[in-house]
Amino acid sequence: GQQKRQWGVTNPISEAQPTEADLRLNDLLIEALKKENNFESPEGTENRVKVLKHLQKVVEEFVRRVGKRKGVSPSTIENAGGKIFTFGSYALGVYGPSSDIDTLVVAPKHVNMADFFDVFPETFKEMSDPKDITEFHPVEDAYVPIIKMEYCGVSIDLIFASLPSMSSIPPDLSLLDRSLLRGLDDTAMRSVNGTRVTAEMLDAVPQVKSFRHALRAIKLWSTQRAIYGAVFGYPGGVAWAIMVARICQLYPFACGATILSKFFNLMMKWHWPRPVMLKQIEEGSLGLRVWNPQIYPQDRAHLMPIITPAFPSMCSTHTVMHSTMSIMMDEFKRADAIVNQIHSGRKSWADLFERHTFFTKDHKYYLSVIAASRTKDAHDAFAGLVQSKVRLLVKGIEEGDAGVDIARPYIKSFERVHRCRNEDEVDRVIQGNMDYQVPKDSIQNGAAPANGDASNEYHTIYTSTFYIGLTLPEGGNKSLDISFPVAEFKRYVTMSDTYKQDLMSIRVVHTRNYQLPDDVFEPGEIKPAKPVKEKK
Ligand code: 3AT
Ligand code: MN
Ligand code: MN
Repeated sequence: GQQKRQWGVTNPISEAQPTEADLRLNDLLIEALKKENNFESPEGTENRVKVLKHLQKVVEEFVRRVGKRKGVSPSTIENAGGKIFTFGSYALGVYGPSSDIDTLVVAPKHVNMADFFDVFPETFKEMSDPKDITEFHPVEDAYVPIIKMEYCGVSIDLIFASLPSMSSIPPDLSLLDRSLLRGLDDTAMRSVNGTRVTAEMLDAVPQVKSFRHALRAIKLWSTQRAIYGAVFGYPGGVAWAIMVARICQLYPFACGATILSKFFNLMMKWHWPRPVMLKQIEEGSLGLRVWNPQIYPQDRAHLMPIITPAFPSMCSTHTVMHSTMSIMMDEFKRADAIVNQIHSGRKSWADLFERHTFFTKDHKYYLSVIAASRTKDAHDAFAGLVQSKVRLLVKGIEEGDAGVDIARPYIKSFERVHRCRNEDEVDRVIQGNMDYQVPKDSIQNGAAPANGDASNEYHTIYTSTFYIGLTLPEGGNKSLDISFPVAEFKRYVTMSDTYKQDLMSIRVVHTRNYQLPDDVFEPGEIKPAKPVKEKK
C-alpha cells in the first residue's frame, strides 16, 4: 500500500473529512473574507504574474551585463542565468489587493551586492516603460539591503543574494537544498531565508487550500485585534503562518474553517514555552547557529517560541514579552468563545473579525512615545530607530517596579506633520501638542507642502507617535513610576549613530484616554469623554 506521510512531529489529532456543516461554515468564512476585500481580483493576479515575468527578464539581462563588464568568459555569460523567487504573502498565496510582492533575486557568484545596486536599477529602467515605474528607492545599507519600488501599480520589495557555490543559476534551481548555504555571508543568509521558510512551510502542510483560507482569516483577525507585528512584540506574518500550518498538520483533511476553529483552542491551551514547530529541527552545521534552548540561554528565555522550518531554524517570536503574550492569550480566549458561538449559530465570522477597542475602551492611561525631527530625511531614519526600540520600553516597564500590570504596545505609529512659527511652538509639538498640525490632506508623500514666501518663518516638524496602553493593578494604591524604564529607553535611542541631537527629539508623555487625538479613531468610533468629575 501507499506509505502514509506523517505531517509534522506528532500524529494528527483527527483525520476526519469535512462534514456538510464544516463546508457550510467554510463557505461563510470565504464570504466574510471577501466582504473585507481580502482576495486579489483575477485581473490583479494576472498583472502580478506579468510583473514577475518582467522582473525575471530584467534579472537575466542584469546578470549578463555584470558578466560582460567583469570580462567573464562568453560561455559563462551564456549560462549564467539568474532567477527570481517570491516569499511573503504572495508566495504563500494569501495576498490581497494592497499586498506587495516580496521578491528575491538570486545571482551566480560573480555578481555581488554592489553590482545589484549599481547595475540592476539602470537595467530595470531601460527595460521598463517609465510610466510604469511610480516609485524606486534603493536602500543599500539596510539590515536586509532592498530596492523598494512600485511597478505597474504593484509595490515590490526586491532583495538580493549571490550564491558563492554557483557559477550559474539554472531556471529550475530550488533553494531548499541546504548545501547552497555554504559560504553565504550573514546578509545573503537573511535574504534567502524568507524564500526557504516559505517553501518549507508549504511543503509541511497537508492541504495548501485549507491552510491559505485559515491563514487569511488569522492575518485579518490578528490585525483587527492589534496583535500582529514582530517589531512591537507580537507574532509577525511568518509566525502566524507557522502556527496555522501546525494546526493543518494536526487536522490533515480539515477545511479552512475547521482549522480556524481549532486554532484558538489549541493555542490558548498550548504548554508554552513548548515550541511550535513543523518538523524536527536540523542540527547546526556550516558554522550556523540553530535555535536550541538546551544550549543557549537567550533561546531559553523565549516565552512563546514559534520555530521556522528551514535550516538554520530560528525563533520567529523572539520579541514576544510577558505583556504582549498575556494580551494574545486573552485574544485566543475571546476568539475561542466566539468560534463556539459561531458553531452554535449565535454569531458570525464577522464577529470574530471585529476591530479592537485599544483606544476607545481598553485603557484609561496611555503613554505617547513621540519621535520628532526637523527634516523629512532625518525623520525617515529616526522613526524607524524609535520604532525598533519601543518594545524595550514595554519590557522595561513590565520587568521593573513601575506599578503597571500590563503595558500594551499598539501595532502601528501615527505620522503627523506640524508647522510652528517659533521655538516655543516647536517645544509644544515635540511634547505631543496637536495645535500646529498640517492638515493630513495637504501632505504629499509624508512631506509638508511648500509654504511660499513665508516658508522661512516656519519650522516644519515631523512626528511619529507610538502608543502604549497601560493597565494598572486593581485597586492599585501603588504609585505609577516609569521614570527608570523611560530613561533607559531614551538612552537606547540616543546612543544610536542615527540619532542627531540637533535634528531629533524623543519624548515619552502620559496621555489620558480623553486626551487621545482624533486621528487615532476610525470613523464611527467614540472617543472617551472626560469625566465630569474625577472620582478619587
Ligand atoms: P502583505 O500581504 O505584504 O501585507 P506579508 O506577509 O507579505 O504581508 P511583508 O511584505 O511585510 O508581509 O513581509 C514579508 C516578509 O518580509 C516577512 C519577513 O520575512 C520579511 N520582512 C518584512 N518586514 C521586514 C523587516 N522590516 N525586516 C526584515 N524582514 C522583513
Ligand atoms: Mn508582502
Ligand atoms: Mn514586503
